[in-house]
Amino acid sequence: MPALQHVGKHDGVAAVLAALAADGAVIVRDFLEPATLQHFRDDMEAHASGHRAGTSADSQMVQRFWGANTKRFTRLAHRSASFVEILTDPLYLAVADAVLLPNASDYWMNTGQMMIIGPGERAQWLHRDAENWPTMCKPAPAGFEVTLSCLFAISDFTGEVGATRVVPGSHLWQDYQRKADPSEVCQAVMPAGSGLIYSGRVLHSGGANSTADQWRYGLHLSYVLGWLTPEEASPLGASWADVAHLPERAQRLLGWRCSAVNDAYAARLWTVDYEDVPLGLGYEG
Ligand SMILES: O=C(O)CCC(=O)C(=O)O
Ligand SMILES: [Fe+2]
Repeated sequence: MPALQHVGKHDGVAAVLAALAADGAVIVRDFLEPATLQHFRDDMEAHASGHRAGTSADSQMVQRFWGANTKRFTRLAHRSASFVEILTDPLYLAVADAVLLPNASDYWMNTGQMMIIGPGERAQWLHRDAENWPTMCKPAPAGFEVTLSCLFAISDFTGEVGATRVVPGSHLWQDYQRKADPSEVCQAVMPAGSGLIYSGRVLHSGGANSTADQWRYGLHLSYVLGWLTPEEASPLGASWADVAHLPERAQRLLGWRCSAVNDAYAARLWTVDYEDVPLGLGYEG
């Protein structure tokens, strides 16, 4: 049975990047500050209690991927003040800089999505998150990293409650059609406050929840190259009033500012009147 490496938050960026390069995924212990974890969890539990499981999408594939007894929702910058502390975590951003900036002048949030797996849920099929942009999901040397994800454990991730399944090393396979053997799959068992950082090219999935009464609170937070369309329409889900007080970096990650400039080409993506978003919309003079 393969296993994932665990690093402490204070082991730093190089230790995270080394494990990520080798296995395609790494568990960071004590990733979230205890107060941030508590506040964020309180906000998510309050919202989840009124949120139904499953999706109204017609596609059976979407229904199966989503999970019949799994609650998913986004708009997290609108729903929790603590979310921005996680979004702008210096360690996570340093890892994302190293992984994504070789391939773009900027990246932005792909989605901040609660994945709350309920009792009786089946395991998802193994997949690569880069399949969101199918022509981009290729083995090296043609392929490169377009997205980086982290699954933060907001409650304890145990085997029974549906800890994320991972196939370590599958980002390095030369054949992305190959199916994983069950002996190649492990689970990201970790206490609340930890995070599983994983490549967009590593096989993984939500695990089965075999408990009778426990819900697995996971926060999936991912970044994607600035020239690709994110999964979540962030600036439509969080208004200027929600984000006006935030640091500029957070606003940019949330699509409330244009991308960092590529000076080689004077290229700035995601503008309004060809100006930065708040200026173009008249929110800033
Ligand atoms: O919930 C999880 O542990 C992972 C879910 C996942 O990989 C996804 O929905 O893309
Ligand atoms: Fe995934």
